[in-house]
Amino acid sequence: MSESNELTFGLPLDEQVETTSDATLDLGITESTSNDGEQKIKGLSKAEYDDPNQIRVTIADGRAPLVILFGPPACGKTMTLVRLARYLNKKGYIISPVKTFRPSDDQNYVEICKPENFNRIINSPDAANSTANISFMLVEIIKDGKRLCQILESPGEYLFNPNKPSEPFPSYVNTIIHSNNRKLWAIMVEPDWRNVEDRINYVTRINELSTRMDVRDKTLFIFNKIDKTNFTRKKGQINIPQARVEISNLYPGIFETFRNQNPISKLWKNYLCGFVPFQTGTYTQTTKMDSRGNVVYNYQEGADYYPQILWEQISKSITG
Ligand SMILES: Nc1nc2c(ncn2[C@@H]2O[C@H](COP(=O)(O)OP(=O)(O)OP(=O)(O)O)[C@@H](O)[C@H]2O)c(=O)[nH]1
Ligand SMILES: [Mg+2]
Repeated sequence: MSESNELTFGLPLDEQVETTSDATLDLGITESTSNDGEQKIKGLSKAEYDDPNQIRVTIADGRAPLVILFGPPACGKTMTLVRLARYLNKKGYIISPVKTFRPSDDQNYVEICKPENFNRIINSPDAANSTANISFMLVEIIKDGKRLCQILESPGEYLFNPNKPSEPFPSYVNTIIHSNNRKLWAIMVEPDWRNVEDRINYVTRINELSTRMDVRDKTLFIFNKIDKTNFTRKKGQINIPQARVEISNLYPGIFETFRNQNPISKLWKNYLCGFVPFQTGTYTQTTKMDSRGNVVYNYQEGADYYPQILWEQISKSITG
């Protein structure tokens, strides 16, 4: 880490300027998120795309806690960020993208960071399509002039690609792991996700990550897409213990590495990780097609209950 409070993650870039995407924001008329990892990642230079170890991100504030959204492609990381941002905006927080996160030759990121574009993506009824522009994102959450935390998202295929389950993390992920910021790992899980082999591989990935976490790091499991389950009693009323059991059945051993080993505190706290159910919203198919022939989905945000309990858990973890 440098003497200053600035951390630069990943390897330095060669003098490359070629990018894999154009600089225009095509809100609402973009490809939907690919599940197979074949889609080019928006904003990466060709060198970064060809060799993910070249990907460079910078956390200029090495002190404000980091909340890292961790999960495979299409589990809902970006939409979780969108939903939380909408909720916190209503509650008087300021959420803004951190421009320095990506090198300035990432024109896609430069465009997303412009307040008018960022607000449009967050508040768009086409949010699910618009967020295809977001691959890397760091936002800061500010209240009363104080930066409370930073929330970081990066492409799922670099975190856990089910088609390449044993592939090592690219260097930018390792450097995030090694950063001195206090961290909350927000690990996303969803129901009905692929085959049991893929889910077991994902548990292995989480176990590997947990052995590399700092002792101060916290972990929160986010059970997204809860609307696809039967654990909803009424709007925003979830049978959380049952939902948790479902996740340990679907993803065998997922919580074991977080079992509390302290002989005293384990009497009232079995596990050292949090767990929240979540729904980003409802996605309704429209008759509109985007310029590439993809169906446009209309996004209606889910109940406030979900971002409320998520924010409570995040706040507890970053201040406790
Ligand atoms: N039913 C349901 N679907 C959801 C929910 N949240 C997200 N989705 C669906 O999942 C898709 C992918 O969500 P994203 O937020 O783009 O996923 P991601 O984890 O950021 O994916 P990558 O950036 O590719 O790693 C959305 O377009 C929705 O179709 C939810 O709460 N319920
Ligand atoms: Mg995403």
